[in-house]
Amino acid sequence: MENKTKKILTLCIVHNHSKVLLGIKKRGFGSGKWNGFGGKIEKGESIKEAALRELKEETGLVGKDINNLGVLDFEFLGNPEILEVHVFKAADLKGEPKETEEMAPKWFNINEVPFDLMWPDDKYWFPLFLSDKKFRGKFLFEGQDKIIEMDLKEVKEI
Ligand code: 95L
Repeated sequence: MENKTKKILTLCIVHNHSKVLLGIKKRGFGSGKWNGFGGKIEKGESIKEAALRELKEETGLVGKDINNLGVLDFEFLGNPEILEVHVFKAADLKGEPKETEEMAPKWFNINEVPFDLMWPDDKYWFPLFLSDKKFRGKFLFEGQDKIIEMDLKEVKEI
């Protein structure tokens, strides 16, 4: 049996009424795509604490009541690692996000989310995310732009 290494990552998206905050990644993995905010867990942190820290580092916004809505596993052909991404919603967060070396933030109307310039899995789970449904999914990628297998379902508990 293969037993792939899991790497836990956070992804936090701010959802204020009819708008979501995304950041265009200026460098590194996923650059050129509109992303949520997140990253790795540090020693001694819970996953939620890591999500709040990354949100603050990448936008300057300080949240507290973030909600874990989804867990998504990503595999990339040829890479023996599973990325386990914990998706959080920060609702009704006030303040202007700042631009960093890594990300340039922008508010999008929920009718104008730029799916063609995002990771291709987003179009599947964003509708669940926007309506506060909980979800679990797995996606197998070939490169960063092509999904070759996927499984996504709404769940009662995350
Ligand atoms: N807003 N969505 C994201 O930021 C996002 C979506 N899908 C991904 C799939 C693999 C991956 F490595 C990262 C992402 C990701 N950041």
